[in-house]
Amino acid sequence: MATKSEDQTLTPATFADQDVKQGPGGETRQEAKRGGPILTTQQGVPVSDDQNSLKAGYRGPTTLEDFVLREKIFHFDHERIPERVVHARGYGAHGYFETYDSLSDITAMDIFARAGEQTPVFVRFSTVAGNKGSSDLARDVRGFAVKFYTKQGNWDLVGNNIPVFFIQDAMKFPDLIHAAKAEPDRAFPQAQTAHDNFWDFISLMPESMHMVMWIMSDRAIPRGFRFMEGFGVHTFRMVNADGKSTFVKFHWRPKLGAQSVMWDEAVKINGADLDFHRRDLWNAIQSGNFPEWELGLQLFDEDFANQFDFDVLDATKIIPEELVPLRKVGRLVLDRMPDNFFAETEQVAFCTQNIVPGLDFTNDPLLQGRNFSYLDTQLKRLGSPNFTQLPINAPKCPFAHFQQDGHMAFHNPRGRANYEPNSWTPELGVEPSPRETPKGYRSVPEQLDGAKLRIRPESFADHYSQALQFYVSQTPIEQAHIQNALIFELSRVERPDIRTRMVAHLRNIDETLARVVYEGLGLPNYPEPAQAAKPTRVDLPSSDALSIVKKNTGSLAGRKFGILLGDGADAKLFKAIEKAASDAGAQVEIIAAKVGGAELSDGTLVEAQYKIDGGPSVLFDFPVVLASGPGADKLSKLPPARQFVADAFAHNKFVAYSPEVVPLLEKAGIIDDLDDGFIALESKKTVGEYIEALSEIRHWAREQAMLALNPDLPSAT
Ligand code: HDE
Repeated sequence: MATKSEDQTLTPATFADQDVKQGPGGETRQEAKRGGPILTTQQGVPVSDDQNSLKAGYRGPTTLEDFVLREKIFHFDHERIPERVVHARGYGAHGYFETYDSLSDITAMDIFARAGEQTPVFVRFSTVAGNKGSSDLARDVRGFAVKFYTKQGNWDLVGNNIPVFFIQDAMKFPDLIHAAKAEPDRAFPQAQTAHDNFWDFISLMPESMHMVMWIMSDRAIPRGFRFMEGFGVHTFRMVNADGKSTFVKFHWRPKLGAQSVMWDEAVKINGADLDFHRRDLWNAIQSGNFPEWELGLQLFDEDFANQFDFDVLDATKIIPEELVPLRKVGRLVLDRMPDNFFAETEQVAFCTQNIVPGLDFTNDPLLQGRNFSYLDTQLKRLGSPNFTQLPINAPKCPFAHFQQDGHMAFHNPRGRANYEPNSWTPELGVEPSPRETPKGYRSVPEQLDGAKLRIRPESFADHYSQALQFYVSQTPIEQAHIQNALIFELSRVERPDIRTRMVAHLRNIDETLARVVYEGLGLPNYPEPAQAAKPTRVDLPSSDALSIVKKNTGSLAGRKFGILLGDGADAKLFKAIEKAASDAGAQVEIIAAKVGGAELSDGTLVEAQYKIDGGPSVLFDFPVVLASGPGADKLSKLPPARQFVADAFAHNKFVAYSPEVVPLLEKAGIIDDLDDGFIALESKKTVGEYIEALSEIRHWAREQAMLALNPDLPSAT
């Protein structure tokens, strides 16, 4: 008979819906059954007990012999790889690119050869400064990196959601990133540029001023990846079959239109759901609402480049669309989430050097530096030159070469010949080995001649003119947001001299902007303008393409309604809103006092996705509050319900409510300020008008009115 210490009898137990077994220590045991896989070690040895390590005696020490435990812990210890030194936080998806028309007059790129052709892609969106676990709504540039698996090899278009960059020469990249990331002694702030080191560096780098305007704008706090534009930033070259080369800049345009959130909203979203952007993309794709972008090209020749007032090799400059309009050449559709985040999104290795026949680099000194960095960084991150063999990185077209061995080599050539030239042939029993082709990749034979110089060309010296052009292209509200962002960020800087230095630069961009920031910071002295290498041009015309608000599409597609539901809400009204939202391509989510849901007037129980304190209005584009009189009374006693409407008011949202909800608006302290953006829905008949009003997306007039009321806020003029 077994002694007590050897007794391993399992006893049945039930946890609600789960029938399990319990070991003698009360631990849960689940056995393989009904054809499910048997748990094994990495070597394939079946495991009998995944709960307990092998011990010497009933309560004794664990034995070193326990290979099952050791293997499990060993592997766990090595689960992490170094995160990306920049763009560590990211999220990816699979999809395809569809070519509209053949571009063979412009480029020999195979992907643009045939109209209607679909090429598989993997896209990774990211923030730059924060670490892997940082929040999605950091004020930051977003990465927009696309890997096209073309029939002529992988093409990586590693872009951002902002068309310019901070610096002009790769030499400064480590300094920029050191300055932006957490300060080295204190290891904070995380994922924020609002600190001394960043602004100290920037205030000594006039070339950053154009980019500063963009990152202080709402572009740096996008509503979601689906609502972001993308840009290749650098000028590239396309080359056709005759060897004729054309300069090109790449643009991605979201079909849903560009949209951003407000700064206060961003801060609160980070608290409520730091995965807000991830969740948005996941939900959209999983529910079949596949996000789309169009690829637009700005194509121009050497003559244009020579006449253009700025250097096309300078990554701190744009080419306004009014000068070179976009030619739409295809669409990108994201329709599948990765099966495994690590295998795909974490291990995907983008390299700017991955280009294909028909495309070439230019001498942009930032791009040239990137071409070294990306390959180098993959070796650090992925640990082997064989990272190209990982399924997410491998080409989907045939490939053959003599590169061999190294850590984790899976793609190993067969046969005797591993060099060329060679004279092995099938007659000698050796498979034919790969040979070069005259159709292979060729660089543009650009004429190069000149002294070897470590120098910044004078054609890069105008640092303020396009910053001003960006600023004047914004609506007054967008300008106010830039002013506010600068005041906020510089308020977080401890050294007044750094704040003052920034104002000195702003004076070279726009005097009103500089004055508002100076006053907003309460600086003792208004500084002289920073000495400019070239004076600011004030003749550059405003460009509507640079403003998000001016480009609003008016469509509600992809947006989210959040209905805060109190008990007894009018069932017909509720259903009418649900239908109208879904007809407009929007999604509806329910918030209630209990996640179990709330009861409508007709007795239907509507399940909620959020309990009220976990579903603040910042998570929704269009907050709605519906309840009966008693239901509204209950809601108005809940502080998070009051916050729901107060925040929606502060974030310029359109809010629909049933008239019974007025006491909640009173308790929230906003009843006296209600404007056209607060829409009382008397009956389901009024829903149509309400939906029409939403095409503005936000009720900007409210902010305008607030700015006019409060002289201490930055002016919007
Ligand atoms: Fe990057 N950048 N970068 N960058 N970058 C990286 O490569 C670098 C720049 C961009 O989702 C790193 O694989 C240098 C501009 C994106 O995996 C690294 C310079 C633009 C991503 C690197 C720049 C970008 C990266 C880190 C200045 C917009 C994420 C991890 C010369 C056009 C790709 C990695 C992904 C990632 C270097 C400037 C976009 C270290 C040296 C300009 C979207 O190689």
